[in-house]
Amino acid sequence: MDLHALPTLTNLSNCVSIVEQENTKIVRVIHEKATAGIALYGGHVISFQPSGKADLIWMSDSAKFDGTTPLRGGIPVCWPWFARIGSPSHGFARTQEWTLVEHRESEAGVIVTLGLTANPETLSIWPYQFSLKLHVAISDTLEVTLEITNEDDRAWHFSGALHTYLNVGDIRQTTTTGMGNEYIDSLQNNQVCQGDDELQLTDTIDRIYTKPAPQIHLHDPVLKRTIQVENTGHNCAVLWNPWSQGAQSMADMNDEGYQTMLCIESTVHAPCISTGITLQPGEQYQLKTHLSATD
Ligand code: TA6
Repeated sequence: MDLHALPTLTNLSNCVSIVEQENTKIVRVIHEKATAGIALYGGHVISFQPSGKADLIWMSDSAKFDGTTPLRGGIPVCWPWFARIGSPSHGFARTQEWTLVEHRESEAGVIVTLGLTANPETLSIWPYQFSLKLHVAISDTLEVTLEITNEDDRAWHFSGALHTYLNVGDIRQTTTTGMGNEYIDSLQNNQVCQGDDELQLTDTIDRIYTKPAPQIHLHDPVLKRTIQVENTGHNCAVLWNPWSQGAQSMADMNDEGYQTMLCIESTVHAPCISTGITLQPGEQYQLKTHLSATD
């Protein structure tokens, strides 16, 4: 997506403005270190492009910016659960309108913070008070931190993910290292399997890796770079590519869209919500992902 081409609604500073794509307001950051976009709908990073480099983030050409459909691509915030252990799938945070809390800039980069708190719609799905902050630090690298606070007077449980879609030149030529050797295979009835740490994909994949290395690398000979993913606060890392059949079944992904994306997700995995992480009243938790690229 060409963030520069979107109509500006408000200029907030020299490098931060609010722009619009269809029904979606986007915080656009244009800094000498990088350009980035964060949609208020979903608190969703949709682009991070270090200056002079290709975007690290993949966004579907047919993503729906209608303000009601989860955005296909970017970094969906899956919370208060990951996957289908509750309804809606991947929780409600990705379909809520977040607010811009603050933006700070310096020569080093820009930090944008979005917020989301309980409202009648979230309470009808999940009856707890909470506060989420999404801190997006944009510089030569991108750091996204989901800060989760229990604002209720009783404990609650959660799982979740920063469901990052990475942009690759050609999935068939891309190699991943650091996912580890053990995974739960969502395509084989959640069977626990052992496999190679180094992966080059030739088909659909949907795996929850239970012992990922601190740094995961994505070697991309076509875009001539290696993306490094460093997650914190997670207990697993998910690897997903729907391949051609999956792409064809999705209205918001072009048939060939799978060829240029790979999801590597910073994930708090739990088989059901009650076995997720417990937060006592007033307690806070952080789930993070940090993305960087080297030539
Ligand atoms: O993280 C992998 C996954 O849970 C897959 O099973 C796949 O369905 C994907 O997320 C996308 O989910 P979505 O609800 O965005 O279509």
